[in-house]
Amino acid sequence: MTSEAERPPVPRPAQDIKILKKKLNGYVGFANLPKQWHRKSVRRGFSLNIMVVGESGLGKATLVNTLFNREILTNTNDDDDDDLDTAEKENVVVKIKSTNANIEEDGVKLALSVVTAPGFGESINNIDSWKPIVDEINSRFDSYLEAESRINRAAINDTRIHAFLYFIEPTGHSLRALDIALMKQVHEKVNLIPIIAKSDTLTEEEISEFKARITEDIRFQGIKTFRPLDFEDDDEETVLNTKQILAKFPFAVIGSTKEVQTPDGRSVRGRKYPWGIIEVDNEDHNDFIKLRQLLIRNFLEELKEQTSNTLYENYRSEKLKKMGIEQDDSVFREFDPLTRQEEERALHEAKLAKMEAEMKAVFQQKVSEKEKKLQRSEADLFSRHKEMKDKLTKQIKLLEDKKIQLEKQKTLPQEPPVVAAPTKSRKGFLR
Ligand SMILES: Nc1nc2c(ncn2[C@@H]2O[C@H](COP(=O)(O)OP(=O)(O)OP(=O)(O)O)[C@@H](O)[C@H]2O)c(=O)[nH]1
Ligand SMILES: [Mg+2]
Repeated sequence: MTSEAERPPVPRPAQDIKILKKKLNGYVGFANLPKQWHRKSVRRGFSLNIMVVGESGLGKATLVNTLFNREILTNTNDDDDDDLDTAEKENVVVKIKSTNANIEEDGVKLALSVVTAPGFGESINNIDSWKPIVDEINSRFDSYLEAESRINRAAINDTRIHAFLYFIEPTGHSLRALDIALMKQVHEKVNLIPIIAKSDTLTEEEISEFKARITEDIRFQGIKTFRPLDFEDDDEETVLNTKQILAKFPFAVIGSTKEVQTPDGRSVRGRKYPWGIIEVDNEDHNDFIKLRQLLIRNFLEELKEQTSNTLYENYRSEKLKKMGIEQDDSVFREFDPLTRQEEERALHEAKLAKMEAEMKAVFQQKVSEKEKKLQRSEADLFSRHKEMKDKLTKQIKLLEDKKIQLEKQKTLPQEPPVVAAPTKSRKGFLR
């Protein structure tokens, strides 16, 4: 408006102001934000951390390689005679192994991390087989928590497990105690996706019965599995797609990176049997496509969001509670910046308290070290003092002895006359 003063004072119609108002209501460009976001994510690339657990030989490596269409994990061979004898089997240690791969498809990058737990389920005594797995999940949460409470949290490396594929042996019966124990231990910490491995070893009928029994077991045990959230404004197609994916739960899959020839002359990824061919990428043959849609095409971001917003948040608030910091759960944190701020403050304070405690401990340690040192030198001084004192005492004694001797010598020559005199006098006296 100030510039108007410089203009010639021509009376202007009042409508001008209205035009300005109209401009304010014009197109601003918010609609472009998703595109910007999209470009940014494409440039930055995506990332996904999956954990793949199940007994040895269930085709875990093969399935991961099939999912990403390249060799990420090396697979063991059926012919390999790596059977352990009974003694060795009693105490197989479950290890945690992490394999990272940067893959790219049509210019879109994906930083993939696959975590496996070799040795799981191999011991005769399987009771604690889940423990190293749970420890790994927790420690990844802890690293994130620590990074988050740092002042500079610009680039937190998210190593949290976003999806957990659990391989169920295709027995056709029901879940085993080990399956239930593992799933119960992890279901509140990860997006659990149970799958029936090597489903080509079961008939179609066996699969549907097995699926029903597993679903029932999981429900009965109160085990939570991954479910995409329903959003009110989801379009019909998305709703239908999600429904179709969930209908295949628990996904009966096969894996193979090898190409085979179908009788009608196509070259497909699949497994060849005397009675025919099972195709990986054929929805009539197995649920591989649905699993891949869930994991990568449709719900990769949602897996990460649920990990962050629900699973990790629960872990974090539990942890803070244990540390003695209560928070108000009645408020939905996500939409309440105040609570969030409060929480962060609490977290920061806890961190400070921890640092203070650590510093105190270090200080205490330093003090006690110094004290010990002083005590040592005190003892040293004391013994040296004693030594010197002893030496001096000896010297004094020596000197005194010498003195006595000298005195004796001094008196000796005078003695004869002294002695002689009385002798003489005594003599004289006696005389
Ligand atoms: N029938 C059948 N065999 C499979 C399938 N997937 C893998 N295999 C075979 O099973 C064997 C083990 O496969 P891997 O992928 O190495 O299994 P793994 O679970 O990684 O095994 P470990 O690393 O020992 O735990 C290999 O001989 C595979 O060819 C499948 O879907 N169906
Ligand atoms: Mg393997």
